[in-house]
Amino acid sequence: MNTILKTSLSTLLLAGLAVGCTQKGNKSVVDGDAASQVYVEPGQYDDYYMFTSGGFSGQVGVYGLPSCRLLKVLPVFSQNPENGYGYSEETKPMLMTSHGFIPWGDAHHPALSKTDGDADGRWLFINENNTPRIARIDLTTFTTTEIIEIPNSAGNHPSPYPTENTEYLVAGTRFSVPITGNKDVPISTYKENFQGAISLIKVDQESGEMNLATQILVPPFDFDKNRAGKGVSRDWTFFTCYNTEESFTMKEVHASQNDKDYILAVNWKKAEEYLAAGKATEMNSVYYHNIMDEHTQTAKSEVLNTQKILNPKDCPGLVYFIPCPKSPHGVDVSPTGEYIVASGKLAALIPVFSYEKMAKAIEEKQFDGDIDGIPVLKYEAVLAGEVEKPGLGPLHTEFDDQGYAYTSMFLSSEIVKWKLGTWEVVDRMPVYYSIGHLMVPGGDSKNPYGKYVIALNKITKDRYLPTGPELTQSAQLIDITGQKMKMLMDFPTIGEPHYAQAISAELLMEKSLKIFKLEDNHHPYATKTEAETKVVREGKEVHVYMTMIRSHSAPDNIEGIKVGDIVYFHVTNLEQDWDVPHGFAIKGANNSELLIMPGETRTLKWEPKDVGVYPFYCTDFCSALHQEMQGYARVSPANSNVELSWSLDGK
Ligand SMILES: [Cu+2]
Repeated sequence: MNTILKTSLSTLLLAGLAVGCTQKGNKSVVDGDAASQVYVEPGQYDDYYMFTSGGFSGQVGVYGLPSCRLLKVLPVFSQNPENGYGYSEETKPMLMTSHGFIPWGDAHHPALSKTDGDADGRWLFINENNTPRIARIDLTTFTTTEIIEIPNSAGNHPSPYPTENTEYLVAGTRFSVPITGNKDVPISTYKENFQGAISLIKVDQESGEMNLATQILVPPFDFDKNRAGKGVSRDWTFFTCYNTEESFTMKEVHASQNDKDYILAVNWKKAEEYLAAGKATEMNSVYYHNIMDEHTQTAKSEVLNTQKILNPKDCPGLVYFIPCPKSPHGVDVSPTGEYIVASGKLAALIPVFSYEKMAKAIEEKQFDGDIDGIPVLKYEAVLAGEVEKPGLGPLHTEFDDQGYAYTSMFLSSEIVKWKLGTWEVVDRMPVYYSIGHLMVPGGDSKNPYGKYVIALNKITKDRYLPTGPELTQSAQLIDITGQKMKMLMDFPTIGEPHYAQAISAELLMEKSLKIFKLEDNHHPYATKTEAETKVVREGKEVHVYMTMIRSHSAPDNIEGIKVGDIVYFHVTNLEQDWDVPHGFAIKGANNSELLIMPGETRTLKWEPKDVGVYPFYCTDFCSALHQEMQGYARVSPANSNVELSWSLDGK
C-alpha cells in the first residue's frame, strides 16, 4: 500500500469515529410507546437473562431483558471484594496460572452451552484474553466453578465458542508467538520462528469439566474470532484471521496490506479421528486447571504439563483457508448452518460463504495453492453472495427468526439489517456510538428468539450525565419485531461489553439454587452447630471454627491470639433460608470481607500486626439486630502467655 492510501485509511478510521461522536441525541428514532416496551412492573420478571462480558473488569454482568436492569455481577477472572471471590482461601486457587496468582483478567465472549444448536442453560463459558484461559460458570449457582489455562497461546480472543452440542470449545491465538522451538528468538525472525495454535477443549457432558483435547499448529497469523458450524456444517468450526502479512511491528499499517486475508475452517470431527489414529505429537508446556469442588466448597488447582499437537501437514482434510476481504473480524454462521458470514473491518462489502459450496470445493480440490500445507479454497468457489454497500467497518452478524441478518458497523456507527439469500440491505439503525458486537437473543443459535437486537457500543460520550473523564460503556436495546428497527433505550454496562448472550428466563429461573444444604457441606473446616465451634492453635497458625446465624457469631470473644500469628477465620453460615447471607470483616484486615451464603463455609486469612482488641462484625444487613452481630478478638504480644480461649455469652 502506498503512503497516500495508508494515510487515507487511517483518516477513514478516525473520520468514522468523528461522525459517530458528533451525532446528537436519538429522539427522532424513539417512538412514543418505547417506554412501555421496556417497562417491567414492580414485582414482575424480565423475559430473558442477558449475560455480558465485563471486558477489562474481568467479570460477567447479568441483566434482565427487556428492562435492562443489572441483576448481578459474576466474578470470574478478577478478585471481587463485594463477596470475597479471589480473596477467600476457598476461591484463591481459581485465579492460579502458570504465571502465578493473577487477580485480574480481560473477559471477552460469554458463550452459553448448547444442545442441538440452541442454548440449554447448563453452563456459561467465557474467555480470558490476556492470560489465555476459559472459565465455566454454573447456571444453577451463577458462580465460576472452573477455569482452565490454554498453553502455547497469547491473546485468547477467538474463544470459547461451543460446537453444536458443546462437545468442544475452541481457543485460538490472536497473537502468534514462538511455540515449538526455541522461545528466545529475535522478534524480527517472526516469519521463521513464530506460530499460531488452535485449541480444542473437550467438555464433559455430565460434569461440564473442560480438558484440552488437542492443539493444531497454524501459520503465525492473528486469529480473531470464531463460530462453530451447526446443522449441515456441524462438524466444522470457523476462525477469522488477519495479519496474514505476518508483521510484528506497526501492525496498523503492515497488517492491512493484503486485499484478502482468510477464514480458517477446522473440521473438529477429523481432529478426533487423527487423535484416535495417534497422529498427534506431545509437547510439554505448563498450564493450570482449577476446579471448585462442590463437596468441600473449595477450589483446587491441578498443574498439567503435556498437550497433544496436530500438524496440518500430517492431517489432510483437517483445515482449509477461505480467502476473505479484508482484515476480517467477526465470522458468524446462519441458523441452518449453511451460510458463513465474514466481516472484513476494512472491506466495502460483506462476503457470505456457502457451506455446501465449501464442501463441494473441497471435494473437487478447487484450491489456490496452499499455506504451510493448508489448502486455500478458491474465493469464488465458496462464495454464496456479497452484501453490497452495507456501511463502513462491518464487524459482527447475528440472525433473527425471520430470515434476516443484523451486522454491526463500527465506522458508520449503525446496525444494518439485510436478508439472507438475496443479500439486500433492508434497514439501518444509527447507534451511539461506535458499535462493536451486537446480540440478538438466541441470534447465534439454530432457533433465534429474535425480538430485540442489543448494540454493544465502544464509545459513550454524551449519552448520560457526565461522570468525569471515565464513563461507563453503553448498550442500546432495539426492537426488531417489525420491518423497521425501533430504538427502545440506552443503558450503561459494567466494563466493556464485548459480547453478550441471552436465554429465556424460564430455562434458568426454575433451577436456580436457593441455598447450599448444610448436610452436603463437606468443607474440612465446616462447623455445623454452635456446640462444635472452637479455636485451634497449630504452631503460628490459629484456626477459628466459627458459625453465624441471626444475629450472632459463635464464638464472639476470642483471646490468646499473638502478634506474628496467622489467623484463619473459617466461617459457616448456618442459615437455611433463601437470601440470608452473612458477611464477615475484622478491623485492619488487608484482604476483603467475606460474603457467606446459607450453608456455605468461607475462610478469611488475617495477620494482626499489633497488640489490641479487634472488633469483627457481620457486613451484610441480615436482621433487625444486625448491628448487634459483632464480636472481639484480643491480640497479645508475641511472648505473652494469655491462654487461647473462645466463648459466646461467657460459655
Ligand atoms: Cu448477619
